[in-house]
Amino acid sequence: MSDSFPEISKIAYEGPRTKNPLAFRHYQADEPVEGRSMRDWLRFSVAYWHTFRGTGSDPFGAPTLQRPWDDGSDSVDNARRRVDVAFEFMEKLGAPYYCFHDRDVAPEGSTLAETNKRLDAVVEHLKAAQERSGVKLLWGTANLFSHPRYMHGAATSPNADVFAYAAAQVKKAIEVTHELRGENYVFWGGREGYMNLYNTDMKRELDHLARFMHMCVEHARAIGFRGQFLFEPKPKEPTKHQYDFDAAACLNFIRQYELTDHVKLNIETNHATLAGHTMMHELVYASIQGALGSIDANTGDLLLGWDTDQFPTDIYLTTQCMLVIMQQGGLAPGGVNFDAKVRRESFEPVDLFHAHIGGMDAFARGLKIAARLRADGVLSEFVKRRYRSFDEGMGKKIEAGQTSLGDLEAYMLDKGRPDSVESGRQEMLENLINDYLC
Ligand code: XUL
Ligand code: CO
Repeated sequence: MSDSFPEISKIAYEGPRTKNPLAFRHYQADEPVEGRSMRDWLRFSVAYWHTFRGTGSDPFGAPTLQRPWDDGSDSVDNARRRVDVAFEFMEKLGAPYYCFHDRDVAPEGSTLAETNKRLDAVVEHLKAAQERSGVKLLWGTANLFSHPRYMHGAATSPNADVFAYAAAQVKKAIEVTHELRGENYVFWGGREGYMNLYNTDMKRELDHLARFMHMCVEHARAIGFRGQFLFEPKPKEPTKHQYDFDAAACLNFIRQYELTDHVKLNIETNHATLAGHTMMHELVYASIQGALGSIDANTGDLLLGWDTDQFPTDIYLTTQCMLVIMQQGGLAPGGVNFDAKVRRESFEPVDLFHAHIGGMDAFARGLKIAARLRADGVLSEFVKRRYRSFDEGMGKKIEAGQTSLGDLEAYMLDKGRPDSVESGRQEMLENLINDYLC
């Protein structure tokens, strides 16, 4: 057991009036919303890479984050110590889940065999910590982008040996996720994309990526892993163009390569905005196709053009997320994973608590606001009414596929002109959302 946050006890719900910065104002795990607890709606998860491996370094400056428990070495002992600190943190925070990349939790060795051995040693420790604390693994994944071997990509590398190494690495990562009873497995492209089309065979790279994913699905079935596979869209960074550009590109890929039955999407806010979309757009697009599996909750800085991975505090954003998530009945087995990092200027360990508490409270508020909007039916009734001309008469026939262009021409020749169109009332609805936010 670790005692790395001696001044912090379990974070409690104290309600909106508290002045205690280390308390929840809105997140009360057992509070029911639409008949389900907040814990079950939100399924919060802590991202191991940012929270326990982030250093605060950036392209211009050295690490800033104080992590007194971490000796900075690549030893297995150091990795185990981090696990203890991570579970102390998650227990005190009351986060039910965490997520990791294989390389976040255990150091790489000089050969694949040695690397796997080190991973096994840390996984054993993770398993014991999970059992002791009740904190569970939301998803596992593999880091196929940090090591120089992956400079041209992993499953889309032009080098077959690199493809094979990545396949071996992911085989192990899926096995470890299964051993830790992970509920999902995520593919994020890393460097699956290109920097320049002069040297790229795009068709071959996409075929290889699909072959890779099919092998993963086959292996998962073979070992009895029944978790959900998730593909995480991101348009660019580190490559100029990532093949998993946005929800639409990912879904086209999944369909084209017949992976629809096995793979859903993990949608991240900062990736949505980098693609020129809102988070709500990406969520709705995935959800209406039955493919919204999980979310990476964060936010970008709209004045900066990269993935700043900030903690989400914007109540409009979380309300919009929860409207879509509640509409589809929740995310399980997915969840709300804070793929977010404290700023390098927020360098003390306590800042990790402030950041997660703020994100959890923002989502709890979004959940409650969305529930009130749903209970009053204000948006759904407006939208239903807006399309009512398709509920009867010619509109109903169009939707049922019972009309041809000729039928519609005859209908309009007879009628002369369409019924008058109505206002979209955008500003009225925006005002109405503000009424619910207070
Ligand atoms: C990178 C990113 C990843 C994935 C997991 O932008 O979001 O951390 O979530 O590989
Ligand atoms: Co992410």
